[in-house]
Amino acid sequence: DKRFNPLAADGKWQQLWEEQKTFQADSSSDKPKRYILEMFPYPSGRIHMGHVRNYTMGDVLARFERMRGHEVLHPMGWDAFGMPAENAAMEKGVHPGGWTRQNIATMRDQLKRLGFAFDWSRELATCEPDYYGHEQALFLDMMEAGLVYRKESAVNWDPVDMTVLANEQVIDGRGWRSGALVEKRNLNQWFLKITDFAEDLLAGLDDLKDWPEKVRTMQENWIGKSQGLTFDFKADNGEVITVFSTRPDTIYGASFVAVAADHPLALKLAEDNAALAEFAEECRRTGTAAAEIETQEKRGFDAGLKATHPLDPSWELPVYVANFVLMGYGTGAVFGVPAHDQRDLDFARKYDLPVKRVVSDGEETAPEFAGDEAYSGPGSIVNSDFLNGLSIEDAQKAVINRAESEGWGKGSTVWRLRDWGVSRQRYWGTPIPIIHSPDHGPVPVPRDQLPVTLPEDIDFDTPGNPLERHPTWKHTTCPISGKPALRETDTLDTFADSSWYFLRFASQPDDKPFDKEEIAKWLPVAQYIGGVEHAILHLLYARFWTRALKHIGLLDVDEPFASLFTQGMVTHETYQMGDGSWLSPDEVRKDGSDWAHIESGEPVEVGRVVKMSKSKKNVIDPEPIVDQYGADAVRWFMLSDSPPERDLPWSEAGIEGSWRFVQRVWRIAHMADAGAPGEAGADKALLRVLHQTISGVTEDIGQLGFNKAVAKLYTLAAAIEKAQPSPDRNEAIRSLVLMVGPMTPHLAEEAWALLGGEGLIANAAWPVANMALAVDDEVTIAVQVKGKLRDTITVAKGLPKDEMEALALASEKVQRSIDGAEVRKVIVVPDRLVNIVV
Ligand code: ANZ
Repeated sequence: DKRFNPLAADGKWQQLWEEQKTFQADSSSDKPKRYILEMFPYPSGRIHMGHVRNYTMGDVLARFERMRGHEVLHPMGWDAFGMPAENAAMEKGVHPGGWTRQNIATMRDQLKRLGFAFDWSRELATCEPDYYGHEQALFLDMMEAGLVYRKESAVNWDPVDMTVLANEQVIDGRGWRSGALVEKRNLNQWFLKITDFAEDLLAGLDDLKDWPEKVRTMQENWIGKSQGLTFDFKADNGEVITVFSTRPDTIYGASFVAVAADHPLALKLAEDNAALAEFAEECRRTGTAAAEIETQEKRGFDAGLKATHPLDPSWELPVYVANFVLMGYGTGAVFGVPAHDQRDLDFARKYDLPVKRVVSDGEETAPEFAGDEAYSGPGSIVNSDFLNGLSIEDAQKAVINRAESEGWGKGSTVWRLRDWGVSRQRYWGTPIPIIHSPDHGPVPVPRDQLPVTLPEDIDFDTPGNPLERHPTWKHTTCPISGKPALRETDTLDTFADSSWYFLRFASQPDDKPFDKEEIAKWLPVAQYIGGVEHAILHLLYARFWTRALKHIGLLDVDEPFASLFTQGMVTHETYQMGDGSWLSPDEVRKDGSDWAHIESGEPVEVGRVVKMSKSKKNVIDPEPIVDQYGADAVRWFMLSDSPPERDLPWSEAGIEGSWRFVQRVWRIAHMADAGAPGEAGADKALLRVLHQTISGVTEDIGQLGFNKAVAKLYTLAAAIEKAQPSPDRNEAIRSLVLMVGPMTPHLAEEAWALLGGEGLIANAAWPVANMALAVDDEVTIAVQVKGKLRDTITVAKGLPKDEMEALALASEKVQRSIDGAEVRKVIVVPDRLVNIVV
């Protein structure tokens, strides 16, 4: 049959791969090992195009590496705990577990239908006790190693939903779901000591050369190492205000001291100053996210104190409580240098404070500083006593030295990174394995009592944590005294689940989280692929867990992901009605050059091409597309139209083009002819294209340049179609089929069988380029007349100038263009062009 029928082929090969356990990774194999991993999905309901693109890329790489002789580990599982399951429980009255497992079943099926070469024998779901029980053990290991602690800390509390909210869930001071005014509450929370590894997490970034630069920069900024001076101001009420500055060189430009609203000094003063208390309360209500601080109007409250400048006892600075100073960073207090810091300048202009230039770019040196734009650029120090003339750097050293020798300050390092608060007052997460004993405080659950499993019989009828109000679950006994005690009802942040899943994929013993020796065989992950939205938290937490587990002695891996690739998004245009409501692509049709709503006939505004999202309804469900075109056309489309790091606009024309290519390869496979005439090696031109393609595609796939590989395969297909039947053409066909193997595996298996290939193409060897046959010994040169292109001719490489000229003049098109005029000059660029001037 000359038409490839994916409906018949896809399932057949998928079943065969499964029966033959083709993609099961064998850790005892002596082949070199490669661990290819894509970020595992949250089981939200159905596979979306973003998943399809991500997993197609990983799959091509995994299949390619197999064919190149590697033992490949390419696993899949489910990041299965989290809020959406609880939301579904509250909205639809379904059990979070049932909802999640149902989604997993649907999505597993959808992934299988795309023919991904996953080792399904290693599938895991983080919501099952045989996963999270081991996570509890790791939590206790970390606790024994001193990496876990419990501390009272201020959290965002939603009084209606009765839950803690992350900073991102607080919008304009209100809970994102309930809309209730969020309160600050002090709650006991569990923390993991990620800050113990701050220096190492930062230093490790230098070795991650195969990570995108932007991701490394984001991690670096998140860790946020700042070096400077911590020093004391003495206030006239006897208090000492300790400030941290990265710019001690500007100390003579100081014009005020400011403390955070929650600074102990502010709290103390507020006790008998109602107006200050009111101001501080306002500061607390408005957001505390860095971005909000940046955009907020800078406001302060004069604390009525004076602070003495450490370098001049006669110099007094006013002290403010200010909304742009954060309690959680540095010392929670700063000195303001308006001329050289924008926030300070905004503040100084508002409260009419002095603005003194102390850094000069060489042009202006006077102390008077005009304008509303602070100068934070390079320069040397001016108007600053003993620092005058020094560079910024030297002045910083000089001030730090002086502070240390006089005893009022110390060079210091401050980190932006905070310890990781992992407590969540939620049901659908890993129970924190702690028992609160009346006599012994919080004690670990004994190992032989792990896993601490979630109760099944819970209700979501009222807000709050179902574990907390479950009638029996939390009641237990103290492992030490045997007296009645209460279980911890907080569960772990789901980022904990995804911080070690890649280890469990590599090794899954029953009695422990993983086996050190097995891990050593696979880790680090050779290629990790996922969305850039995980550039900071997930990747940082996974790097932290790896370090923590190594520190404990459970692992011997430094970095979990040797190479990282962040893929672009799948996008689609958006459609909007006059009233602003969104329409999905199947609710609209093209009406001439305009668009209309199918149901009402009303005109539709076509909007920007943006990431597919439910909120804008510009979503194309992959499943019906797979039904219609088969897995291979969908996979091919995902690889072909855009570079993998860029956005991929979904298009009907694109998927149809992919479908046509699948059919074209199938037709080409039928062109193979065992009885083809001629000697092998005779069709030099075809062999040149073939070996150039093999070499190029091999390199491209290795660098995830899938779209480039696709373009080269199109060229090879065209060359085969033009070639005469020959043994060389048969070889080219066979190689083409091998090379589309990782991309369109069902088609490739079918074509491989047709060609009489041995075994499965999934197990076949990748073709090897013969570079001697790949070199170009001909070049195409441009022939111009008076600078206008008139013809192109193919000549032997390195042809002498006079021969190039003769060939150019012999061209019929050129002669027609010259039309008898006198040739005045001929310019020849070897291997490139001939320009004839008449
Ligand atoms: C004086 C100064 C002069 C500063 C100048 C900057 C520029 P990074 O680099 O982010 O670490 N700062 C310190 N603690 C703060 C807090 N809790 N809340 C708000 N701002 C704080 O920033 C360090 C700088 O941010 C410090 O250096 C301090 O202002 C401010 F021309 O001190 B600087």
